[in-house]
Amino acid sequence: MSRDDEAIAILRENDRGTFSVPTKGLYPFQWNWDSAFASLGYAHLDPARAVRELKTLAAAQWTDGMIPHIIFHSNDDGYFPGPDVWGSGHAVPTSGITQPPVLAIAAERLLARGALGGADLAGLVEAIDRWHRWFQIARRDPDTGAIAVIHPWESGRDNLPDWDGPLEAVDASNVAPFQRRDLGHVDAAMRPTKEQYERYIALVEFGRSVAWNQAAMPEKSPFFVADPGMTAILARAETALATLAEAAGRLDLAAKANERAQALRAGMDRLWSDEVAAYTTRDVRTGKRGTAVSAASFLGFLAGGLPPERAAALNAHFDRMAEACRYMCPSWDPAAPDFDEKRYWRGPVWLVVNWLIAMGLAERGDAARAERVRADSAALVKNGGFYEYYSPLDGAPLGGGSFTWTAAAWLDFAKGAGDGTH
Ligand code: 9WN
Repeated sequence: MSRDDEAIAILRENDRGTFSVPTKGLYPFQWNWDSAFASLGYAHLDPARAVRELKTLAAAQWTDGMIPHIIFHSNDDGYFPGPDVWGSGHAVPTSGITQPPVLAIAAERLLARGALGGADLAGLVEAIDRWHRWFQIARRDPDTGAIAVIHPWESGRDNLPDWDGPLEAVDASNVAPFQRRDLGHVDAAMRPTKEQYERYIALVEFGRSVAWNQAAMPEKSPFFVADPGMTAILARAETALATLAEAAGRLDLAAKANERAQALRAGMDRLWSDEVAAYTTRDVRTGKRGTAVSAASFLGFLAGGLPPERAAALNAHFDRMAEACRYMCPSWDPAAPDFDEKRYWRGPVWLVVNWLIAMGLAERGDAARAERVRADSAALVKNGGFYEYYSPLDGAPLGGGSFTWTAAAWLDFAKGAGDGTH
């Protein structure tokens, strides 16, 4: 079977009719940014199905504007924490946090392909506009204007070393006993540790204790960390929203989205660390900065409007890592002491992050580095199949298999002009 055929088979296997699951077994529900990427895979099979994916995601929006990170359309005890632990109190149960806002970026691509219009476009514009405004109320770092996360899961890059310091302030001593389910699907050496998990659950318990009052969280959450990944993605998503709103005749919303994009780029600039010479996280509570370059540093290209000296510094890091790693882009600097080639977001390569980085590089006019990221992504899939993530050193496939967003990334980005055979 060609890689194209395999990718299509995976998208079909993980299709639940109106939404997709990231992979059966390990992640049996709808995840927010997975769905946005998935829709771009479905666009190659069935454009109407691609739009349906985004509409189902938008339909889970809370009345406050948040679009949650997991939507529990059905029961499945193969995943922890499930709907009871989150206790969000919604008719279709959801988690109580959000995830990177890739929705508008995906919708913009569907619009460009001629797959989106009319009432579907108008409905998505309304939902995306409300969600993007919610970020400014519930997730804005007041000191920098960047976007902060109240849970590592919100960033989508769960156990990044940047979260270790801020997580130490989270008291997990009263967390009710629980049983992890992920280790029944994947080798423990590739997943977050027990200590990290206890703190993840302590943060869920905190959210429940304030009845998921999102607007109160910037003040009250024991964890609130400004994230260059979230900020850059939202900045680019705002320009995507502007394009969508213009196409829908909502010039009022387009102007506001462009204004917010500009403010987010200014916030991003304040996440520049002179010490690391890159964009890094910033603990809102303590002001402490992230200690090394992460894949999110390179998402600075996606935010746009980079001053030339910032771009030059990022390019230097990119070229240094491209020497050290056979496969770009590692999630954490291979020169950092806590780099771990196999453990989740502490080293491995994720195709969807590469997709966004390559998009930013291409939009900046850096065709050579964009092509390096694309070609490495293609090689990972050609050699290793459709896994959740891969070693940046030898390309070993890691985590869950038959992964929806990796299949989508292959079809819409990585395979390029290739014929898809291996
Ligand atoms: C928690 C589904 C999700 C991705 C995240 C990835 C992982 C979940 C987990 O899987 O997170 O949300 O249980 O590990 O880190 O980016 O959306 O693929």
